[in-house]
Amino acid sequence: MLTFFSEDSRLRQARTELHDGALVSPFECPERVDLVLEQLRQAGFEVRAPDAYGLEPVCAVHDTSYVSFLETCWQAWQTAGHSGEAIPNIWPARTLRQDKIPHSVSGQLGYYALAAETSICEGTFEAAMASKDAALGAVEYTLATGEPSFGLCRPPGHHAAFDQFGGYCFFNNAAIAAQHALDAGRRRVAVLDVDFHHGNGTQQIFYARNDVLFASLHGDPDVTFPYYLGYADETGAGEGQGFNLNYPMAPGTSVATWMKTLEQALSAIKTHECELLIVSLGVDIFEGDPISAFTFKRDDFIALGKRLAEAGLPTTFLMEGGYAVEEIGVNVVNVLQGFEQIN
Ligand code: OKP
Ligand code: ZN
Repeated sequence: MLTFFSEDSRLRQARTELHDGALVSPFECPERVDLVLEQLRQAGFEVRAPDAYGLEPVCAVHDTSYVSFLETCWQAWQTAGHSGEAIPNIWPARTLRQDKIPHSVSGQLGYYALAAETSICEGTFEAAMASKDAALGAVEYTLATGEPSFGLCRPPGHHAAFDQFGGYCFFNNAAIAAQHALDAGRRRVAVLDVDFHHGNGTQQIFYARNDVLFASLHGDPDVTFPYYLGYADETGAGEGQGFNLNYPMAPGTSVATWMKTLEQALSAIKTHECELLIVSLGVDIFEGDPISAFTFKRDDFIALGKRLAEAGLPTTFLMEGGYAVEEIGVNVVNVLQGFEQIN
């Protein structure tokens, strides 16, 4: 299977993540891609650099003011004289005004952020651009050939909403790729999100639409990030009613239960006649993941890949989470190899 990856993904080298009340070295680090690349090469997968697609496909799903904010934030933060990385610490919370976008970068950070763990630093915008280019290269290849592909996206994307970053995500790579497929003539696209965390950004972007079916299996938001979205009663709005499917599961859920739940999501993808499958591939469902609580073992990822292949759709995998740094390469390659055993 062909992989798309841009070296510029490494340009984000954040030093700080707000975790457990302390600034720690971020879980979402550039070493993650080294481990995946190493396993891809060992397995004989070809890795290709994507074209640069510019901002047009980004602005097809994101707010242009939000995109400009991300482009200029680091410079503005430095010009304002701050010494650390840019981290939001004030929000337009329920009791404050929602209709003002402050001029100050400190005010804007809260407006455009949905969480505080993710700092903005030098190279963040450039890495986000590289990440969505990998997604676009991969989906374009699948659209052109019908063959499966893998976008090694870093930073990840599924928490990024129309005009908000957070959860290590800036541009929603899966949403950008899905919209690109629609713009290329596909009538309906499925985004299946298997990351441990709910893909709140992808849900929000397509919530009122029926041309993208979003299905997500994830840790119950009642007890895990992102807490404020991802419940089973969020089924879509207006024309999009019935096109958003959430399958929250308790921490510690067995792989057997998870795989059974996957059957429900795949059956919906089948009945809704999707022409392309985009998999938001988070391997943080691994039992050893440091910030997640599902129980996948190495070999379970092979079974997952096989089952996804049986859906019989043109498929693009896009990297989301996965932080057990030793294992993420093996787990990703196991999904891709499991998929290829069928195709
Ligand atoms: C991104 B992706 C650990 C707490 C979790 C953010 C989780 C983001 C996950 N510091 N905070 O979905 O893998
Ligand atoms: Zn995750």
